[in-house]
Amino acid sequence: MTRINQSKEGFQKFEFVKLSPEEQQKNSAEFFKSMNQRRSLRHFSDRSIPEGVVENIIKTASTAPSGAHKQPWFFAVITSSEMKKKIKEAAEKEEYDNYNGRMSEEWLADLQKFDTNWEKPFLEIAPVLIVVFKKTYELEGNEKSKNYYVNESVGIATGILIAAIQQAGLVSLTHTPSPLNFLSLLLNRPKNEKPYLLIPIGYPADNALVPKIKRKELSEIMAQY
Ligand code: IYR
Repeated sequence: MTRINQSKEGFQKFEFVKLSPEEQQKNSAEFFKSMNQRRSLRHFSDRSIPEGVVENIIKTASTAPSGAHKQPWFFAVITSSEMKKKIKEAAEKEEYDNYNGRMSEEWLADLQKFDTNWEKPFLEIAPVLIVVFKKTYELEGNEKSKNYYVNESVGIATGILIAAIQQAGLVSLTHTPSPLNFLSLLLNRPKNEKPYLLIPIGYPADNALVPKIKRKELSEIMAQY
């Protein structure tokens, strides 16, 4: 056994929550079952989200590991109708150009089964939009300092955010109106933050549809060595 100096400055004992093998099997199977029910939704209801839930979801995302524990992320939470309308209009402007010339024929063909187009009504209907920003560097006053593995860190945090949204009984869409820089302007974010993803969250519309898709089999995504 490795001997670990127990009085190392700046360290504390790790409190591990131990599960039995049976609990590990049950928990992992249940978590998979719940996450496998997650779908990206484009049809939202305008029903509002109970108080405190969005804050819990964002705190959960911020438990993600990050390069040198810099936590290089920022979450803008939009609930105001006026701001949602501005975001919808700006996103649709970009998407109109994307669908009318900026996206390749191959890309448009790949998207056909999702029945998407430049119109994004869900950006006004969903009760909450979360814009995830990545902090390419830290900026305090005029003081710049470095962040590390920013894309990896923010990608992991966003994955945890999406899992927390599912766990809270809500649905989401990972939306990428491109380019995203209109969000920096509308939300007046500092220059060290770059918009990463736009995620409407809420409840599905009563008659919501989702495309019929299949997830890859384990044998296609995993190999044992
Ligand atoms: N950003 C566009 C196009 C789009 C691209 C991909 I890749 C998708 O998986 C879905 C849509 C849009 O949101 O419509």
